[in-house]
Amino acid sequence: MPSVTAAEVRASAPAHVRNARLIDWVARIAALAQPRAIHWCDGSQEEYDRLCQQLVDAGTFRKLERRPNSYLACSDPSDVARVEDRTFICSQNRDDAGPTNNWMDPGEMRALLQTGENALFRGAMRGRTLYVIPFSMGPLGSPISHVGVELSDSPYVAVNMRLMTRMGRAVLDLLGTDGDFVPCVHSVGAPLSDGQEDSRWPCNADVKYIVHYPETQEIWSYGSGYGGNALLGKKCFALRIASTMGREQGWLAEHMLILGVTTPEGRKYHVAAAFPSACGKTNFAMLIPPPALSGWQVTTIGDDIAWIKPGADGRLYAINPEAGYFGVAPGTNTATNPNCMRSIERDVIFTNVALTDDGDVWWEGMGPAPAHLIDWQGRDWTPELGASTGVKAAHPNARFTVAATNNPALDPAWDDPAGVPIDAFVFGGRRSTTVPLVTEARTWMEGIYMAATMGSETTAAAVGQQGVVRRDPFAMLPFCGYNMSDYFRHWLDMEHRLQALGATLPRIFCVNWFRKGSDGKFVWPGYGDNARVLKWMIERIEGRAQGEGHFFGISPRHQDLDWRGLDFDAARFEAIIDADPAAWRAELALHDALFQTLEKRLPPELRAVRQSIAAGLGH
Ligand code: SAT
Ligand code: MN
Repeated sequence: MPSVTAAEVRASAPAHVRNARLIDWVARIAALAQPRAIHWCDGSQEEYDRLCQQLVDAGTFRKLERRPNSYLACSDPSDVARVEDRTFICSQNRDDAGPTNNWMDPGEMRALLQTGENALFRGAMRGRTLYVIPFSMGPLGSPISHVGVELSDSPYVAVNMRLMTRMGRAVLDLLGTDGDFVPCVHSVGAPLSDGQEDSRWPCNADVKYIVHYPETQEIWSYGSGYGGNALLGKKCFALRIASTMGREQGWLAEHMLILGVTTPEGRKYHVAAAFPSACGKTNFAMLIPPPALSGWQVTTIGDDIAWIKPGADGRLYAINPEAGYFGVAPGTNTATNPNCMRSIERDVIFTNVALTDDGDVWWEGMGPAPAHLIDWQGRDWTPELGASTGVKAAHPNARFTVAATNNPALDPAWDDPAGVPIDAFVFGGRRSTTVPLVTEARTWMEGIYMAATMGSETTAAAVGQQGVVRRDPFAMLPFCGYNMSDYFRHWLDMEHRLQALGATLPRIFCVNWFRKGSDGKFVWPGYGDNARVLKWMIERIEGRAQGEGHFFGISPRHQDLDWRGLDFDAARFEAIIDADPAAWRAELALHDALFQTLEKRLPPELRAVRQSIAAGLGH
């Protein structure tokens, strides 16, 4: 099958593409990957509709009769989540990637992917169209934003990128003749020979590489078409590469939602909260307080990633670099997250949920199951079958992609180039034991310690064993693009930097919504009732709420929370707020194990905090 020539690539560029480096790079990648055609995305609705129709014709998408302008894609069963063991940080020096990242020498990796005789990208796009996808992470032209360009042979990626980022012509205009961009190359790794029929979800079941070169700020992804493996603006750029930029330039790229909270008196605060994947960030960001607390209002700025820069006043200003949500579907319903259910009534791409007989979608935890479904793998499914075999109709990591503008709780400042000032950081893991519902750090350093040593039970968002506790510092374990100890240092240094500007630092809280009772059930109702915890935090900031100091911070007593409209007695509260000394001795041993791993560059301050916690424990 003939592939495009360099001259054809140049000729294919529309007149408004004026960036010579961009055109040269596209020509170089096309020469390597040998696509059949080039498509320069303009980001228009017309283009989106056309590509979606093309995906319908190819059998990748099914148009949903019951949801306007919405589609269902079901992936290959080998391609359902992020692949952390195939994700690499290729810095020159191994220690700069650190012990928590997979590392390969950049020269060796380039040989494997680009330059070697059997380089994976050589001819990888044969028979496919290469989509040139220009995107801005953050409001167009904001001083906090950065531009990327993804070259992908997946039209699924192109349409998802239009929902997830500011994508298209306006970004090319912004790039002008010499604007800078982060180059992102993506192939599903499934070249087509002449006459070969395509599969509905092309990918490479055996070989996957998600590769970052932090020094040259490049991303190369091979073999997967799914989520964070393929939508390269998200985890690859906005977290792994951006975290290295932030370290160099004095800002933070974090795995955090950003929400606005307005008190009944109309005072507005902003909270940035880090949780690992599939631990309820989208739900927290769209929270609706229970009726008894209805004077409190929560609005969404972002649901997954925050870019945070110090302002001249020493406050930290955050933007959401994304423009859409790639959220977990299972468990989402009108009781747990009504704003989310309203967001996904139309204009959605669903991936790996089940299909109803009348052309709608369904997933576990959405509501009563219909009598018959087609499951995410295209097989017949009934509630009886599900009950007797445990087979899920929707994959546990099934997702929806939708533009932020569909969210009824969207904060008016969500697109403000200046960002919003952060008043509190929240760090939370999924822990069925040990960690209290909420604890306030007494100092910045104590907060950094809590965040650095955070543990969480693993979820379906990444391939691998689920439900095992692992240390997930700052919820950044899979996303920090450099040495985790250097990352701790960067956060610790922020205190002095901001204080020098005369600022009061944001408060730091650590939360756990996920404690279980002896019956194995969650004790805390969570979701909307998390507003009770949020209210306590804001009242702590305002100096109005009480708490009780203990060996690693300050937690509320039963009487310190607002219980209106919820019957939750002191005994049940005790079961989720207590910090059991024996459990904490074991927990400290796990902190020690983490510190051992990170020993080489670990800031000594963290060990000092550990010693004072141990002393408080009488240990
Ligand atoms: O697949 S993604 O990385 O986008 C989702 C997640 O793990 O948070
Ligand atoms: Mn995430």
